Parts: sequence; structure tokens; C-alpha cells
Amino acid sequence: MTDYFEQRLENFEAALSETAVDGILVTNLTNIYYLTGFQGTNATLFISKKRRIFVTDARYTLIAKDVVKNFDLVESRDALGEIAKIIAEDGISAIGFDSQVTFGFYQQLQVVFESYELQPLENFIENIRMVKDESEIATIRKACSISDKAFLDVLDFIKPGQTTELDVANFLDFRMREYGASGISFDTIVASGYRSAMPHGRASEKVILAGESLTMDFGCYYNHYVSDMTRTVHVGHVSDEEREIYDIILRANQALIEKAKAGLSYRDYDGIPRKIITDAGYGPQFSHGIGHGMGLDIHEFPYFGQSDESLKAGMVVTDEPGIYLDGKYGLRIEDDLLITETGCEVLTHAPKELIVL
Ligand SMILES: [Mn+2]
Repeated sequence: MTDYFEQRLENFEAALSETAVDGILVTNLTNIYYLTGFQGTNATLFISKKRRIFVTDARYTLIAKDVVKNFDLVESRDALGEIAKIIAEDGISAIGFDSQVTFGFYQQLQVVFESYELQPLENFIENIRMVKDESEIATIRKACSISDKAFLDVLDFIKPGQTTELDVANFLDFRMREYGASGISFDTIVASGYRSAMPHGRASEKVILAGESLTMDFGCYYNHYVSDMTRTVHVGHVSDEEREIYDIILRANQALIEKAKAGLSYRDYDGIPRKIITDAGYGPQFSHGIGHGMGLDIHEFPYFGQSDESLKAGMVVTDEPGIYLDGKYGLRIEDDLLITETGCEVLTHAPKELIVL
């Protein structure tokens, strides 16, 4: 069986050897889960060419012994002091740390590691996390299948004139848990009628009325990994203008699915669907980015914009074009795509043809 954590540690060490530091402190718990599988709330890692040290307190020693392989385990409530003692004779001069730590924590580092050069590293592990391994992909696939099923169920639940946006959000959240989710990956967005013109309108007590469009943007956690999907449906009837706009965003979403593959630049990933929407006359009404990476976090690298960087096989990214008409309504479709060498695989399978409930 592949040891995915060992593989990630080796990727980490390969990236470490390209930095100017001799060892790295890892304190972000999501990154610690990624590298070790440890799920507790207290842990600090130090990784150098010579050592892998894992420090946690007495509450978690037994769990760490069970889960964390390939590290020297240390039980202490003074992780930094303990690490400083262990590495004292290692001939280390520069130590890297996550630039996102708090200022207070940085001050502690300055005291404990005063004889070292401290170097903030920006997104060091986040960059490694962009490319998912097989076990991560399998987990995200499962998370997506849970939201797919919840979407199919909610279609029968919505009763125009009776159901509120909050009712829909609660239904989706609960259904995803019933299908095995451990929670929701962000506050479920349910926005109907004029409220759907807000791209991220949270569910409110507004009753969903016949004649309105209804945008549902939701996702779950399954074994630490997220799904993120948006579907827009119409309730009662659909106007010609809504039908036309739905067709534009669906074409934008599909065009990106056809073109997305390893090697495509971030600029083009955003540009291909944006051109379709702009050519149709709605450029200014597509007011957000085309998507984002996802994995352990709902929003993670890569983000798309005017960058020459390009997609890599194994990235999982969203494809979410939308058009928002102020005061009227907004429509969005979002899928999760696994990038491959030859194209992409759509991980979200909920239907996208125009649905009128
Ligand atoms: Mn999204």
C-alpha cells in the first residue's frame, strides 16, 4: 500500500532542499494533517535534512503514536523549547516558518531561536498541496458525490410560496451529513429571486416564490476534504432572458471543461469562459474570478487571474461562471474539475440542463 504521508514528506523535503533554510517549523494544523494524518489540536513539526520531529502534549501522545509514522515523537507543552534543544548540535543556521503565523508567535520564535536566522516562507506547503495524490482525489470524489445526491433530493423538497431559503440550506446540510459528510465546507448559499444577484447571498428567511431563479452553492467535508458545487434552478416558470443567460453561463462552463488540461495557463483558464460571457454582452456582470483550487481548504491554491503559471495534472479546481443583474437576479453554475495530462474529469455530476421546478 502506498504510504501517501511519506510521499508528501518526500515532496516537502525536495522543496526544502531548494530553499535557503536548513529546516522548517510547521505549525498550521491543516498542513500538519496533510503531512502526518494527525487530527489533534496541538502539534508542532520540525523537518530538516537530518530530522523529522513531531511534538504534541500529553492529551495526544497515544493518538500520535498510533497515527504519526516516520517522525521522532516528543511529548512536551513547550514544543519550541524542546525542538531548540534537540537541534542545538545540528549545525543549522537558518530556520523557515510559515509567514501566516501571528505576530505574538513570531516574537516567541525570536526569543527561542535567537541564535538562528529566521526566514518567513510564503505558502511553502500550500504550493505542494496544489497537486493532489490518488488518496486525496478519491476522497474529494466522494465528497462531490455526497453533494450530488443532496442536490437531487432537494429538488423535490422545494415548494414555491412555502419553502424559505433557510429551509433549503438546512435540508442540504442535513442531507449531506446523512450521506456521510462530517460537516459543511462553508455556509451554504441559497439565494432566490432578487437576492440571487448577490453572488454570495447567505440563506435568509425569504420565501422562494414562483417565477424566481434559485442559486444553491454548497459543499461538504468528507474525511477532511471538501466539495464545492453551484446549481441554479428556476421555480414555476423561466423567462426568455433567464433562459438566454443560463445558456451563456452553461456554454462558458462547458467550454472550460473542454479546454482545461495540464499546461493551460491560469490566464486562459479564466479567459476562455470569460470571453464567451463578454462576447454575449455580459462581461461586467461576471464580477468574480472563474474559480479556485480546493482540497483540505475550500479556497486554496491555485487562484486564477493574469498569471503565466499553468495548470498541473492532479490539481482540483472549480469552474464557476456567473452573471448577476443587479436588482433582478443572478445565475451561476459551478463544477469541480480534476486536471489531467490530457484534459479534465468533472467530479460533480448533478444535472446542469435548465431545470424548472
Ligand atoms: Mn467555489
